[in-house]
Amino acid sequence: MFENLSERLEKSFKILKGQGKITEINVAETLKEVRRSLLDADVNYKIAKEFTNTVKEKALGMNVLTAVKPGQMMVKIVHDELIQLMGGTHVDINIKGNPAVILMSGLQGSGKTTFSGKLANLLKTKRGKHPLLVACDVYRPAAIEQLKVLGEQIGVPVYSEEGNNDPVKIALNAVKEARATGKDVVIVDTAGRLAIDEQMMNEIAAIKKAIDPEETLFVVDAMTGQDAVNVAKEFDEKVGIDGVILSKMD
Ligand SMILES: Nc1nc2c(ncn2[C@@H]2O[C@H](COP(=O)(O)OP(=O)(O)OP(=O)(O)O)[C@@H](O)[C@H]2O)c(=O)[nH]1
Ligand SMILES: [Mg+2]
Repeated sequence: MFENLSERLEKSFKILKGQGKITEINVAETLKEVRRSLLDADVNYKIAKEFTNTVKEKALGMNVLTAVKPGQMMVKIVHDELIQLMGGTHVDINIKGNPAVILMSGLQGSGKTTFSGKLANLLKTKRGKHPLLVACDVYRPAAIEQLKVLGEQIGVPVYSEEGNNDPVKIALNAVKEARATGKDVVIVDTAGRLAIDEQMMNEIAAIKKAIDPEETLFVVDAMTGQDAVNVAKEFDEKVGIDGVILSKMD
């Protein structure tokens, strides 16, 4: 997806780079091409429009037309704006609690369980942490098994209570277990639903209230496209999320 976008952006600048003298028309054409590339990459129309407007203003403000290397200057302006658009600042995951509790949320099949495993592995191997994975999906017996298999692969223990169908209690017990056994990060994997429904929202909200996590992460399939924003908003309103994970970027 992103390779495609960068290729398209690259092409947009050909218009400028090939010109001996840059005119306002060349700049406008380039920006039109940039906007088209963003739209084709499923960027929201309003965002794409605002983006090219900002770039245009900056370009004119910096007198791009009379610059020595206008093509390069435009590339830099677009590059800087893209960074700004993606979020200019870097915020690390909060794993400061003792134990730090991380709650996963998201629709069915979005990648919660897989990401729980990836995160546990990352924290274990790169941060020297001792994570505990928690199976709070009580609806699908195979879900517990899936997490156990993942845990085994990465050498991270998995807390589960077969037969207990109260995810709030399981989560609370897991945090107790983590404290008792010296685990410093608790990653709580929860059940997903096909679409947003009240029961799921209430359940995840109840788990959140009980364990008061450091981070509530919302996992969404990157291929969902723009609807992901609506679902994320809904989760944020009902549950309150601290971060969004885009899964399946490969
Ligand atoms: N290629 C690819 N596949 C992924 C990725 N993350 C998850 N998957 C696949 O997507 C499917 C669903 O992933 P899960 O992690 O089970 O999703 P989930 O949100 O836990 O699903 P439920 O528990 O049913 O709600 C599985 O077949 C995963 O192998 C990813 O980053 N890349
Ligand atoms: Mg799952």
